Amino acid sequence: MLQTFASSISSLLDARADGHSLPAGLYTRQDVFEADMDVFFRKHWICIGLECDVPEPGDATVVDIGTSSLIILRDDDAAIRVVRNVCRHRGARILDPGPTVVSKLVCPYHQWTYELSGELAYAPHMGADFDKSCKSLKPVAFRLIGGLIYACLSDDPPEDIDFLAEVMAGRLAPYDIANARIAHQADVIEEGNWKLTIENNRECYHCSANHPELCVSFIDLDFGFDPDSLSPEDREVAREHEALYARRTENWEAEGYPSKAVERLSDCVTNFRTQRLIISGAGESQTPDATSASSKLLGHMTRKDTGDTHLWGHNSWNHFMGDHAVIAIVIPLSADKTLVRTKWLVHKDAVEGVDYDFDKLTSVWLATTDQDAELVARSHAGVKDPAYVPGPYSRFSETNLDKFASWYIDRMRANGY
Ligand code: 3BY
Ligand code: FES
Ligand code: FE
Repeated sequence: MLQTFASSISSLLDARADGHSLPAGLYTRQDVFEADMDVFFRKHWICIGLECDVPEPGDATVVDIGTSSLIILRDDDAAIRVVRNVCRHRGARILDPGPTVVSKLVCPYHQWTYELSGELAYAPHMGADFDKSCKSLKPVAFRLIGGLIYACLSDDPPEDIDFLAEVMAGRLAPYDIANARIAHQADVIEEGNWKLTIENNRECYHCSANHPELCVSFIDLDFGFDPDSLSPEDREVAREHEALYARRTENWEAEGYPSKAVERLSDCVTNFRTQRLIISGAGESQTPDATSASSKLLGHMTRKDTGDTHLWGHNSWNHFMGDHAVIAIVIPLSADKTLVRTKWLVHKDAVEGVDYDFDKLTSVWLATTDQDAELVARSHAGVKDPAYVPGPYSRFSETNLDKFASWYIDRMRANGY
């Protein structure tokens, strides 16, 4: 059904008040969803997967982003390629979504056959004068950053991805994510707009009431309180917490583990934030008791006590710990449905039941992801209600949401909305 809207997207952007959540239409409207897909999922760099999604030559996996479909594959020379999943004959999809193993890419429709390089090798009945050389599968711009694959569907990808690559290369090198193994993957479809998914991830205001499992190991970044409202005892705890952050960060930095926060959350094209976070309690890992789930540490890691290197992008969040990493990729499916794809990574030689316990590895983020899906659905349902008016973000625990919302508005404007 064709939907028409009385107000323009531009007037919705104008209506956003600083320090407040977005006007409802920016979360709910179909025209805004299409604009979001164009601006944030075609013109910006997005995280689409991992090098270790395709560990061997011939491994391929298909990731759909809106109406676009991408094939991530490892070619015969063991190099990663990302190509469009659109046959150069009459456009049919070549592979179905998800992982597979191929020796060539054969379109099921009329069997045009492509090398793993994307070159067209065989096109039956097209005549002797047919020039195959200009019918390769279309390549997609991509960057490999610490084992993560970022892609940009535009012909003119933003150049400031270089800064993200520069910051993260050293921070992620010891984890050797490119050679890790995916121990588990879980796809959850949240019944809410992708911006509510990201907002929900950017704060821990909701954590203590909703994430009992995560709270064993996770400490809020923004501390989450108004210092003036604290009792003297709580203020003391808060001070200790801040001092612990400062001490650990200083020690890690001195030991050669980059830890200080680097953020590009506003006045930038490519939005990201990274910091080495401290882990509560036993201090090792995001598990039910905060001790490592895997006795084989990731990559070249030799210590369990190097905290949690977190990395946020506008469609992902990641936690890299000594023994495992958790990677979450966000792909909008419609204005009110968002896929959250979570992957748990361990050392490639770690054996389930010997080096790690599957439940210990996955239970915290499986629970957290379900709890967050419930919160995002609850949030989207309320935002759709005519009674919704944008509400104030906490100055103490939701500053990152304000930065995200402001970046969103700026990027929409920069793209002509
Ligand atoms: O994934 C994150 O970045 C965390 C987990 C809980 C809230 N958020 C700040
Ligand atoms: Fe692919 Fe015809 S559409 S071979
Ligand atoms: Fe949460």
